[in-house]
Order: sequence, then C-alpha cells, then structure tokens
Amino acid sequence: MRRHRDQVRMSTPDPTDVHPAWLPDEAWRAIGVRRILVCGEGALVDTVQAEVERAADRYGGTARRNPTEADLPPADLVLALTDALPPDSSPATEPGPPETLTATATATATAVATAIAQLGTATAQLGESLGVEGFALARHAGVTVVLADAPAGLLYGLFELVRLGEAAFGPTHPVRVHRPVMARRMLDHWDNVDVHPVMGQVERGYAGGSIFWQDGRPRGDVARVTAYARLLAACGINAVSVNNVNVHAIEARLLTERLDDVVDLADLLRPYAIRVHLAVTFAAPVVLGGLPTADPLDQAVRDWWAETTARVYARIPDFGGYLVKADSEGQPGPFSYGRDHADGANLLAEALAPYGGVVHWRAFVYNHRQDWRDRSTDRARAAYDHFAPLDGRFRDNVIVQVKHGPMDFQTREPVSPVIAAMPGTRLAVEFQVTQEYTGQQRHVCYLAPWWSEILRFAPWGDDGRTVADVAAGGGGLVAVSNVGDDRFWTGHPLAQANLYAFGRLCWNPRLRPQEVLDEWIDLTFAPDARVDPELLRRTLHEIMDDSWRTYERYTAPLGVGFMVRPGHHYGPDVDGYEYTPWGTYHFADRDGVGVDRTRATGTGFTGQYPPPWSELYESIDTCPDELLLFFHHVPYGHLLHSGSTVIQHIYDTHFEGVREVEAMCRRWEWLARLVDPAVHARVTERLAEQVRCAREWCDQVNAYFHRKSGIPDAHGRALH
Ligand code: GCW
Repeated sequence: MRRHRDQVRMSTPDPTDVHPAWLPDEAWRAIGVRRILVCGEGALVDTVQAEVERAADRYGGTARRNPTEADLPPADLVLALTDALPPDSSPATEPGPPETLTATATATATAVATAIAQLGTATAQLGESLGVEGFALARHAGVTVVLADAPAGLLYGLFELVRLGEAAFGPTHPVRVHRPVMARRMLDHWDNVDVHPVMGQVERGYAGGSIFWQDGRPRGDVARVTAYARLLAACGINAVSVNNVNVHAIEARLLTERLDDVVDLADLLRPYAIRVHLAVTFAAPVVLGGLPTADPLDQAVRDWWAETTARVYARIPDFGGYLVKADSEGQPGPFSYGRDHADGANLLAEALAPYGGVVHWRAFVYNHRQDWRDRSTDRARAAYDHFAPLDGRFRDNVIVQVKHGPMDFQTREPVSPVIAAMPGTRLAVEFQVTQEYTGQQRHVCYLAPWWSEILRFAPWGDDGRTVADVAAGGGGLVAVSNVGDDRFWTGHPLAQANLYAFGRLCWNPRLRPQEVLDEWIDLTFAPDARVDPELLRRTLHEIMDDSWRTYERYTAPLGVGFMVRPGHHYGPDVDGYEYTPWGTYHFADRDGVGVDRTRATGTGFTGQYPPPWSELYESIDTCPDELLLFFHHVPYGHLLHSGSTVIQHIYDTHFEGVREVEAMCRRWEWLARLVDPAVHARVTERLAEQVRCAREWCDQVNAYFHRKSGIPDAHGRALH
C-alpha cells in the first residue's frame, strides 16, 4: 500500500499496549475451542475466516474454509452464506441430510449438513430475506449455525457468537433472526488533522490524541485503527466520519489533494464493514477550487462538486458521503448567498447521487452571537425555525442530522421538536458519546439510560411511534466518538461502555441499558471475571446503572442546563454563560429561576411540539419535574410533583449526588483484586477527581442559590 502505510508499519506501537476493550482474547474462547467451518466468498468472509482462525490457533480448535460436499469435516460451528449452501438445503426440500453429503460424510458431518439444511429451510420459511446485514442463528444436533445472505451479516453473526460465548453451544434452539433496526449506524470523529490552537487535536476529545491524525499528518497507526474497526464492528457500527465537522484549512484538503489519506483509512476500515465519510466545508469550491463563489445554484459550483465527487469515488468506490456543518458557529454555508439549507444540502446530494452516497447535513444552526439582554430570542427554537419549513424539499439522499435535544447535548433536555416536524425528510438523530457536558470522561456517566429514554420517547404521544422509529425510517443514528490514542481508548476505562452501548442501541434500540451493560461487562472483564463474576458484575452495575442520574443530581438542576465553565465546559460556573452571546441562560434572580419557553408568556418554544407535548410542556402543572426549568421560570418555593420545593430539591439533590459519588469510590475499592491493576488504578484516579469536582459543583450551586434566594436548607446543612 501507499507511503504512509509502509512508514508506519515500522513505527506502529506494540498492539498489546492498547486495551482490548470488549474483545479480549478470552471472549473468543468459546469459539476458539471449536471445529469451525466457514462457507462463502468475499472480503468480509475472509475477515470472518481470519478471526476464527486466530481464535482457533489460540484455543486449540480448527477452522476450515469452503469444504467440498464430498469432504465435509465434522464441525461444531458453521458460518455460511446462503449462496454457499448445498443445493439440497433449499426451501423446497424437507429438512434432512442431503443425500450427496450423507454418502460420504461421517456422523458428525451429517449433523452439520442437517443443521445447515434445517436452518436454510427455516429462514426461507420466515419469508423474509436476511438483508445485507442480518443473520440467522440456530443450534441443532450439536452444531451451531450462523447463516447470512450477505458477507456483512456473517461478520455480525460472528460477533453475536462472541457475545453469547458458551451459551451459543448449549442446548438446541430454533432459528433466531437478527437484523439491525437502524440501517445507518455512524460515528463522527471531531478529530482535527492538525492541532487546532484552541481545540487541540480532537475537538471535545477527552482521551488523548486522534487515532487517525497527528500534527497535520495521518498518524498511520495501522494496528490501532484496525483494532478500532474490529471493536466497532463488534458493537454494530457501520460508518465513520474521519474528521471534525469544523473543517479547518488542512482538513478541507482531505477532499482533494489529501484524498490519499482518506483512501488509507477506508482500506483499514473496509474489512470490518465500515464505510468512510468525510466532513467537508461548504466553501470548498472557493477554498479548494479557486472559484469566486460557492453559491449552490451556480452551475460552475455544481460542476466542481460533481467532478470532485467523481474523483473521490474513483479512489473509494464504497465511500459513504459527506457530512456538513453549515452556517453554524462560524462555518460557511448557503446563507452567504441568500440560499437556504435545502439548496445547500441538495447541491452536495446531487453530486453524490450517481454513486449511492449521502450527505449528512446538520441541523445545528443557531445564532451564536445573540444579545443576552434580548429575552425573546431562544436558541432552543433555532433548528426547528430553520429546518421545519424546508420539509419535503430535500433530495432522497440528504439526511438531516438533528441533535437529540434542542440545545446542545446537555445532561437533560427535552427531545428536539425537529424530530416530529419533518415527515417528508430523512432524519438522523445525533448523540454525543464524547462526554463534553457529562463529565469529560473523568466522571463515570453511563449514558445508555439517557439515550434509551430519548429513543423510546413518543413525539406524538400514544400513537406508538418513537424517536427510534423516526430514525429507523430515515437516516439512523449518529454519535460523536469518545476515543483517542489513550491506552484505554476512552480515558476513563468505564467510558468504553458508552461507545459499546451506542452501537448496540443502533442495532436494537429496544435493548435495555442494563442488559447492554451486562454484555459489555461479560466481554470486557472476561479474563478477570473468573475470580468472582457475581461480585464484579453487581458492583459495576451499582456504580454505573444510575451514574447519569447521579451526574445530573450534582450539576445543573431540573433541565436548566449549562452552568459549566465557558470554553472547555468542565466543572461548575453557574453564571459562566449568563451574560454571553451563546443563548444558554438560566435567568436566576432573587425570586426564581428557569427559562420561560411557553406560548402564553415566553418564547413560544412549546408550540414547536405536536400535542400532547405542546400542552404538557406549556402547563406548569403537567410539565415533568426534570424539565421544569427548561420550560418555565418559577419561584424558588414552587412545589414540584415530587413534593419538594425547587430550592429544597436543588439542595437535596446536590448533597445526594456527592454522597452517591463517594459510594461509587468505596465500591470500586472492593474490586481492587478483581480487575486488571492498570484499569483499577486509572478508574481510582478518575473517581478521586469526580468526588472533588462533584463537591465543587454541589458547593457552588447550593451557595449560589442560597445567596440569591436567602432561603436556608430545611435540614440545616452548611451552604457557604
Ligand atoms: O457542543 C458544541 C461543541 C462544539 C461543536 C458543536 C457542534 C464541533 O461545544 O465544539 O463543534 O457543538 O456540534 O458542531
């Protein structure tokens, strides 16, 4: 391969230096001890073959590829593409050993043939194809069979076996079909190619440098990127955008003269069924093409995008498409030319359409230079105001990518009203796995319960449709990645669970967060768990299950958001953003706190929701406690549904949050001898910081509201 690849082969660090996360060798034991057959052709089947060979080499099993019908060896596990099956297993045939096979096969081989035949018949009887990523799994006559119509399905079937471990080789069970709910399951890296003077190598990155880029060049760490691709495939991710949505000068050139660098990454991710996407600047025709304009309706601009895109596909035939942040926080966009976002998005979509590519066009558009004195402008309204009127105007291959909440990845926000407002547009819902506002991977904050709540939210009330349904019928789910070149990938080793859980919830948004955590624990701690698996599992659940709510308790109260230090967003600063142009205010005074977003007396934001939410949020009586200050400005003595006043709730939850973090620390100590000492030490260090920071949050928030309101704590605790 090209220059970078060769260069790095020599400099690639010892891969054992990188934590195996949810794919330690031990997780492969159940597969590795078996006699395995892999049937089928194609690059992804080669990946499956390589994986099972590696496991078999380690644990004493065998791995054979494409045995002939006359020489079907005994096997305990078969991974097969349907088109590689013996003809007799076609649906028309009664289940049973095909004669051609039984004539020469041993008893075990017959069992293999029978299992394959039965599975083939059963899946055909289901009447649905398995699709490009689905697979069927069954166990019959002592043989476990994974069947897929297409190679990617076989890869996902293999990782399902890894998850199941020995359970995949237990009693006979009938066919179970697995298909992803979301066709698009994407991670966006906010990685800069060059170190940005303010944002560094990775914008909002809390795990060291980028795994892709370093000081203006590709990092060239083949081992690490390959390990990453493997981890992503194992949790179901199938698309990655490799550079920051804030596209700076060098990064812009990835589209043209630096395309080789993207080609190299695509080559590394492809064996794990991951397509590469690129964040591009809307001004590319000007800054790269030398044109006088980037006006989306200008013919020369359209030609430039068409030609540039053709060159990308000539090098990366499975290129996923573009990702664009336009007219947002200083990024260029169609507004400069008097055009709207449908014009802008359609321009790029037109260029991508001949190749099946998509443009992810972000709806994160708002005025970041607003006057804090002006109480009528409401940042929460912005995405809807800009995008809802454009519904129906976007081309089919435009995916409008909407942050899950109307503000900005806060610990608690309502679901964005845009999700219910664009039935004629493909929408993707965007999450933030990187913990910008949720503790920056120094705090334990398992986010799956939060995402799960959002995905299950029914924007139209009881009609049954959920946020997950909207995403599944449109552009799927996207999240900002939390990995870096840190030894544990994510800085905080327990933050790995968030990445894993995001992938799993894309695959199936109905999975319960605790279930997903169990999967992650069993895989990740497999080598350690032999000592006392129950204690390990229980303790990790005690620490992590409710950690998002704990974080919420000691930070900004009742959905009001922010109160973080401006710029880096870590730690408390109640008024940090109060008198700034960013549109993120809490409006606390001596009488009360919160943002009036009602139609009756406020910004009218509640009117962006369909019923019943437009009514439920509008009324102070029906607005859920946890969002009260997002929607209403209330006096400190206002009584919550919980029975507490707002001010007493603030005091109580902050003290409680700190106590919960102290309890996490004690629990983690119990695991000292049960987990890898390096993991234990890192988490211990992070927990110490979490306690310190939680106390600081508690003291500052409580002191602030005590001083504003003059109301003492009902329990007489010190408020400073
Ligand atoms: O949350 C804000 C972040 C910015 C980020 C922006 C976005 C990439 O503070 O760092 O920019 O969101 O989503 O575009």
